[in-house]
Amino acid sequence: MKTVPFSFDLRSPDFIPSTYDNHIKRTLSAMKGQYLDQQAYNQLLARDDALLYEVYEIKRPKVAGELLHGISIVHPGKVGDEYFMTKGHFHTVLDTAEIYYCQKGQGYMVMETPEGDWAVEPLFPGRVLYVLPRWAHRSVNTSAGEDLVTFFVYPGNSGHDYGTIEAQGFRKLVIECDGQPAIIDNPRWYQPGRRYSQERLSQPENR
Ligand code: PAN
Ligand code: ZN
Repeated sequence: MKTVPFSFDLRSPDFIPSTYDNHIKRTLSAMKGQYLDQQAYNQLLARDDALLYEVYEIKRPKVAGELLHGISIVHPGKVGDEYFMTKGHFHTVLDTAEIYYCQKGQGYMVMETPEGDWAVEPLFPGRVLYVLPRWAHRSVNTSAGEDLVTFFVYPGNSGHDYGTIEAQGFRKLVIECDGQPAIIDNPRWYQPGRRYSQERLSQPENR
């Protein structure tokens, strides 16, 4: 790990950092249960475990005071009508924030709190997004045929809680509807203590 101030370049080639310590690749099989159209998911997976997104990380100690940062690249594509997206997570230390800076592509950051508040903010080149402490976040690439590239930075002690989202999903989904991105309720979103009707479990809303 570096012990003197360091810098790196982001813009070339293909927005891959000129130096990085870790390259994470997430494929379709890592997203089991996350896409609304399970049949489309299974059909796609049977053909190819496609690469959905990649993360290039600069390694720093995972302690308060350090800043973890790198590049996230979500490739273009859809599972059924739902765009390629990241798994999404809460930070384990819930009171830690994150900054995203969009470098390329078009998309959305889907966010929500443990209490069920939600927000869906557009991402486009030049846009800085501040993800507040306590808000889970997932990036979605709605570009036609283009990567969604974001630079991210968050506190070293944040940690990642993937389990909560894996279990209950996000409250909102971004799908293509009549050729345009649309935000819909996730019919499978689960919140403890909420009342569910059978209709809600089987019918996507607003479609
Ligand atoms: C980002 C994300 C990155 C990949 O670095 O980790 O975009 O998304 P998932 O972690 O949800 O797979 C971040 O938000 N870190 O905290
Ligand atoms: Zn995060």
